[in-house]
Amino acid sequence: MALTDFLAASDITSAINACRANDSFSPKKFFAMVGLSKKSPPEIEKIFMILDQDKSGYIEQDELQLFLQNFSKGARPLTAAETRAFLLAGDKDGDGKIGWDGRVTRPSGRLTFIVMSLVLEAELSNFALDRPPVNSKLAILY
Ligand SMILES: [Ca+2]
Repeated sequence: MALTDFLAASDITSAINACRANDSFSPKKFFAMVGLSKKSPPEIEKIFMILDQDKSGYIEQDELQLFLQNFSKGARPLTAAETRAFLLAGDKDGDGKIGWDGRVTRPSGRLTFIVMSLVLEAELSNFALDRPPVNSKLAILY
């Protein structure tokens, strides 16, 4: 399985091109451009699993650094500053890596899926097994 199974090639190309310059990468912008912001939590979980290349259950710094290459093999690695900012944005519990923990948060009493600038530290609200993704409203809170 590859990210290109989930995303349009043209969106990937645009998103990669938009952050070609060093230090121009913004996770939120990238996720929006590439179409990840619109994905359902189950799809995002699959994407997370692709990004977690060593299947550790977390996206670590080295995996983040090569983040763009998951989308396009020829893409540049993220700079140290970008990698750090990305990690800080996604690492809500401060453990130095980004996890998919499925924690439940219900900020407004309504089912809201909060996925860090996207894939990251998914605080999935009510990603309950007994509920169909009717509630798959995805809020990107960054
Ligand atoms: Ca990993």
